[in-house]
Amino acid sequence: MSNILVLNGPNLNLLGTRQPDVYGRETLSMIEADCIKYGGTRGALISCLQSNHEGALIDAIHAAKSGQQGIVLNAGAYTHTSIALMDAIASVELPCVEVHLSNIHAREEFRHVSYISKVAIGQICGFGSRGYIMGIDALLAHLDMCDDK
Ligand code: DHK
Repeated sequence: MSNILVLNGPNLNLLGTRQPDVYGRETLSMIEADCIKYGGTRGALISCLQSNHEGALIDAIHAAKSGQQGIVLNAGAYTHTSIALMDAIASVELPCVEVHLSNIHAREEFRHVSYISKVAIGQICGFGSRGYIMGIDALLAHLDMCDDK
């Protein structure tokens, strides 16, 4: 069984009411419940965590090293600013799929840059909450591929 961490960063606790035209109407609890349920159908154990604090996100990435096989990460605005989060992912050497609800490349220019992309195995953006399920799928496919080697 694969253990996967679904990690969400700043302001994503406000999903459902936060700019629904951009981020959709689903709450984070709904998204997390969907991820856990979907993981169950794929034989994966999904743990979910959200924090508005960069250090807490870094701690969660470090903790994932013992027990988790990969991370699905929406780092929110830290995506565009945090070298520290990028370094944390590189340090633990866990495969990470970067997810965004919105298509960051079709938005303001400052959102086009992602430090997470430099260390992620790939990025999924623009598919709303479905992106998290796509992220879990991509991570499981990656882990399967690594097992086959
Ligand atoms: C979420 C955020 O909070 C923004 O800061 C990012 C991302 C985009 C999303 O689309 O999920 O720029």
